[in-house]
Amino acid sequence: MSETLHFLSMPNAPVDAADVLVLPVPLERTVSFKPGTALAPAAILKTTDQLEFFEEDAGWSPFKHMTISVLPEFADNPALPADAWHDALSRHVAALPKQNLFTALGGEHSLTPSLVAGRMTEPGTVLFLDAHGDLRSSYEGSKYSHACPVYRLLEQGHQVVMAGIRSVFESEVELIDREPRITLFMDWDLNGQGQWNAFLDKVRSLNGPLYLSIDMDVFSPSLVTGVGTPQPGGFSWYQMIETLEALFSRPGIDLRGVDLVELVPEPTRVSEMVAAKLLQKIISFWGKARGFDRKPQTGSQLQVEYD
Ligand SMILES: [Mn+2]
Repeated sequence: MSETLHFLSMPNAPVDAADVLVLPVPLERTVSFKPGTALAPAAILKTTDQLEFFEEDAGWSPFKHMTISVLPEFADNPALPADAWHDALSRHVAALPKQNLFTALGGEHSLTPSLVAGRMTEPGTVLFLDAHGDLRSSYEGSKYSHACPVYRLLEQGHQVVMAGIRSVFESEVELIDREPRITLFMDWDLNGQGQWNAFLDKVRSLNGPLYLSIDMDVFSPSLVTGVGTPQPGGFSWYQMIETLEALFSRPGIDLRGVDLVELVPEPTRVSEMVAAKLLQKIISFWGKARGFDRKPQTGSQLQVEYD
């Protein structure tokens, strides 16, 4: 039995009453370079103890107005073949209440299509922030590899807006060129070629059902060293904040889910802190976009005794 995890030391609200759900998914089956992502969900949540309740960018304390529940982890089951395990994950998240912000902490990136399948059954858009193309149809014999999630998302009928990409395979480039459902912002185009504002305009324009997938390797490895497959280049912290502000600039945003994946805890704990704070920002910005700041103060923070 795994330990009970919490966000910022707050008690876990009943699942049906929670405004925010956090699902730990410590999946690690197909990692090809640096191992350790199975340890990430617990490491990130323990690091949330170091956050303040006040969120300085949106200027409020989200959990005065919102409740949160960290769900029991959805553990890997090595006895199950990959397709059966991923189907079980999809059914698990599909059965969760829908009127909330659903977030998941990985674990490797192969879990994203299974989460999307459970939360976004109609065609929608996935904003996919990653250093890598992740577009292989299969990798090392598995279509459930961390190298394949975008291919799976296209199979499910979604559009994919990719950004931060700085490592692709030749056949991935060919697929991107001929696939109209992919919008691609290469990292160099964003950071060196003046496409940053065009990217933010694209993010602001996203409408309808949305899903946000953040591979922690989208960040510069000078900020986040703890990832399975690091790449030079990448997002700064403030570029990520700008991206989130653009995404949540639409009031009432129909965001079906968010995942933070591929983190590998490391001794400095900086990478975990970046992930913990990123999760807090996403929760805060979503809450403001959905008008929770105008709701009564009956949130999870009020159940914490602190001085
Ligand atoms: Mn990835």
